[in-house]
Amino acid sequence: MMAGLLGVGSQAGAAVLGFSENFDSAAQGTTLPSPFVEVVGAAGTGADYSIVAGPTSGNVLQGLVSGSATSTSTGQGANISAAVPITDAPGNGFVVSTNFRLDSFSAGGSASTLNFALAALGTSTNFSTGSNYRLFYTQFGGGNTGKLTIGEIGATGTAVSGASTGTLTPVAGLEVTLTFTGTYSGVTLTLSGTLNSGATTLTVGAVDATPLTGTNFGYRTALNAQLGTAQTGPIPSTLDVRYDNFSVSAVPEPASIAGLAIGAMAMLGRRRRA
Ligand SMILES: [Ca+2]
Repeated sequence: MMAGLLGVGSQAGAAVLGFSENFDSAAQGTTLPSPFVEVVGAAGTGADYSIVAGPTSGNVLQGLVSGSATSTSTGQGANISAAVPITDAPGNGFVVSTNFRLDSFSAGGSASTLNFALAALGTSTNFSTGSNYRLFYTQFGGGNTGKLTIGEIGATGTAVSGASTGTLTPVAGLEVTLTFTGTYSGVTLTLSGTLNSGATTLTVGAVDATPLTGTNFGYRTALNAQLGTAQTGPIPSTLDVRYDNFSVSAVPEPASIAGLAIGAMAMLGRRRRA
């Protein structure tokens, strides 16, 4: 709630580094709390973000997409974006993170892909247009199933990463924390993505010497036809995911990072001894 208030600072409908939203104060229903903007990026029989009760306590953001992907030329299917402009992130770095639960999914055969992503530095609140970076997990039916990747969308593509070396097989009920970090060295932006399920950690990184400068951060949830895969007809698919505890914060100072590392090592030590 405090972060929501901070978001109504100097620019209406925008926020600054230090923004967070746990959706607990938002009314349940299809309206997202300001300054989130929801955009349905392509047609689907159901493509919507809404506030629903969480499995334990508090509210969460439900991303629901269902439809039939048909195109092999563009891969375009049903998708939705939920974005918040963070006006001071470009050039300063960021850490965007969220809790994520894969509630249920149904991929319509090997030619469809389902994915969700944390988006950063987007030029539009619709992450299907303009340019943005996306931290993807996962693409059902594709070669990157269960992997983490970074993409630069709608631009030069110089920051597209390889896939994480590890794999975490998507199953209904999977709960993870996703973290997408951008740090600058001069003008060069280094991106790193982490997925942590508690038992498994996936990491991936990319570097861009000509970084994007958009201000939009948020979620994108999509189903697509898999590029280059022959299809005989529409492919029905559904994806139901729950997000919580979205935050976009400043990159910690080196002293703080050292403190975090010491804390993490202490935690590991405790786990090892347990
Ligand atoms: Ca919540």
